[in-house]
Amino acid sequence: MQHGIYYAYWEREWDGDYKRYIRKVAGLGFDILEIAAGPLPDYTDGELSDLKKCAEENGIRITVGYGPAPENNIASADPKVREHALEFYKDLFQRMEKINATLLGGAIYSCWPIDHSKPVDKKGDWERGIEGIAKLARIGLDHGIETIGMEVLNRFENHVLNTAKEGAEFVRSVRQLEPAAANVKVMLDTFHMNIEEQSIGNAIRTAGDLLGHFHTGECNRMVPGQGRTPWREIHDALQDVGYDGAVVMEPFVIPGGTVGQDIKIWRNIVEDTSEEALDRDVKEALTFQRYMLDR
Ligand SMILES: [Mn+2]
Repeated sequence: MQHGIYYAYWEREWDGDYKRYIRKVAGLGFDILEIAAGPLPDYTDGELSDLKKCAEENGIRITVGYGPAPENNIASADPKVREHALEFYKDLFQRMEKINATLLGGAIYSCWPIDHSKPVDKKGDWERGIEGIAKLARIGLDHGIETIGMEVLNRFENHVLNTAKEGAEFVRSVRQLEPAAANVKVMLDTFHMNIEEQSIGNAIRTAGDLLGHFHTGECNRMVPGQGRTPWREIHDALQDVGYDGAVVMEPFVIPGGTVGQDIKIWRNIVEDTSEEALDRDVKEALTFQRYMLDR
């Protein structure tokens, strides 16, 4: 298992100095830094090459997360938006290849956060999502993308995939349409599972060998170990399905900015929000996560 963290733990905007975070998480003992896809289209080739070099020098693997903007919704009812989304991902995959990143995860089948003040067309979004992801799988193969993780999200953030059962069904449908789409996988997150699943262990077993990426965090998005998530149950289920991939913690504890708004953080979740305290908390969480999930 490789253990990682999403950079946005320390940020109030969906952007950051990724080289600084590579050095930081390497110092804290992580194997992976997960970055946001959003800023990558603005990177020059020189900047991408610097980022790749920095990751190599620090022994850090980069994975990429994305909450797709509405204009990059691969399942949009508007064919022009669907086309635009495919172009966006094609460019993104080229950029990921340049930084040796082979994993993209998130609501790639849709957009995030969804505007739920408008009526939802789950069936249409589901069907168009399958078609779009089948196309995306092929484009990914051209750029060495080994995992496109379909992140199963809670009902308040998206409506397409809310349970591991739906995630597995969606991925099987994509692979039926595009047999080469072995890179399309289920992605689970303990925060979302806590809201939607009857049993977190059974949810992981339902994803089974389709599981390709895993996010961790407590019920209120604190770092692993500071809440009441059933880590032993998660360990046993990950063992049962033979999962040996990336486990990326995704804590959010500070309010403010677009991150605080999108994640709905309205208070200091931890008492001490200084960078020093945030670093200390994740360092402990990493020790905890390795202890609970490795083996
Ligand atoms: Mn997540």
